[in-house]
Amino acid sequence: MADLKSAFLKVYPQFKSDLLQDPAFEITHDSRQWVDRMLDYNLLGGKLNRGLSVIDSYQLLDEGEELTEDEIFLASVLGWCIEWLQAYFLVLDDIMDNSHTRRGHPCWFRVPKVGLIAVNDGVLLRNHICRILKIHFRGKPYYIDLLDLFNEVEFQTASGQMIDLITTLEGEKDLSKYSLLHHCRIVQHKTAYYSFYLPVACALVMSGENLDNHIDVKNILVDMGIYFQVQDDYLDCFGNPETIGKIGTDIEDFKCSWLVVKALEVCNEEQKIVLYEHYGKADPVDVAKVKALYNELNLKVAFEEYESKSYEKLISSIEAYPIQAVQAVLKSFLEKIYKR
Ligand code: DMA
Ligand code: MG
Ligand code: MG
Ligand code: MG
Repeated sequence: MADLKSAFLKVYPQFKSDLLQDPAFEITHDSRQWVDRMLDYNLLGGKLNRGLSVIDSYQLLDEGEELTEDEIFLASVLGWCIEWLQAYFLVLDDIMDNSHTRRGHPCWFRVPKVGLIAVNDGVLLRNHICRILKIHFRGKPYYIDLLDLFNEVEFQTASGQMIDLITTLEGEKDLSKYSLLHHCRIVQHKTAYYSFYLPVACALVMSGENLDNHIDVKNILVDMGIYFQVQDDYLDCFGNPETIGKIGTDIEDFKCSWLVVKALEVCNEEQKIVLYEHYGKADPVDVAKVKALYNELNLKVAFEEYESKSYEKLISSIEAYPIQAVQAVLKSFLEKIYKR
């Protein structure tokens, strides 16, 4: 695993240099420096789980056969494309969520002299994906399937982000719209497809599989992604910013977080009034009131229950899956995120 990670990291400078030498336009020294710094700032410093998962999955699908150097390289290209996709979404997400830190540093748009140039950097990151894919996969019979996959997943994610955002607008804020079903629709789209389905789908496409024959795998991965985003919602309020590298903003932002949905489900009328009055306000006094209510409602315990129930459900759907190699891929994913 440490070997795979170092093999994965080793190829990053090559992609960066391909993009920095891009013959499509004449790059000046200043612009090259900008892109260089922007890439390092937004692509490095994370856990690289999504990217590494492509190599992991490809290896497991190959029934543990030793991968050739060429196979490791191609799986790494796809892994980095997912990291690029993630960087693109995070740069824009942090602006829209008015976040402060990411991976322990100020969000990119908060870096002096970056500001809203970060929007265009997001667009550039998105375009880099197509350019990387073109360099390394144009000659492959499955090139078009890869492009289609990245396009579909990007569409799902952007749609999820849109549903996540439109209920938080001033004048639209209405807690009665928030339910487990609404939450599920948001997180399935904004997180599950790109974080869980995409890495395995990339490995399947590289193995010559037709994705239409793997709908059950997709469903299990989407369920896993939903569980992962519930963890993210929980950690936004209860996680240690030093560990998760970011400061939560869900309460201030009036997000349809799992925590507020759960709170609405278990609170009494009096507590509901507190929630309606203080949720979605930037003042730390309001935020503290909401957090105190979450504690009063024992949401930590509710989350732990949700966590073990989801784990059991996921394990049983994985074990019902007929192909051993696929089971191994799914289990290794689940073990990586359980109680993270
Ligand atoms: C993020 O959801 C989803 C995408 C597509 C980036 P989020 O805003 O809860 O993520 P984070 O907590 O990392 O800002
Ligand atoms: Mg966010
Ligand atoms: Mg967000
Ligand atoms: Mg979050």
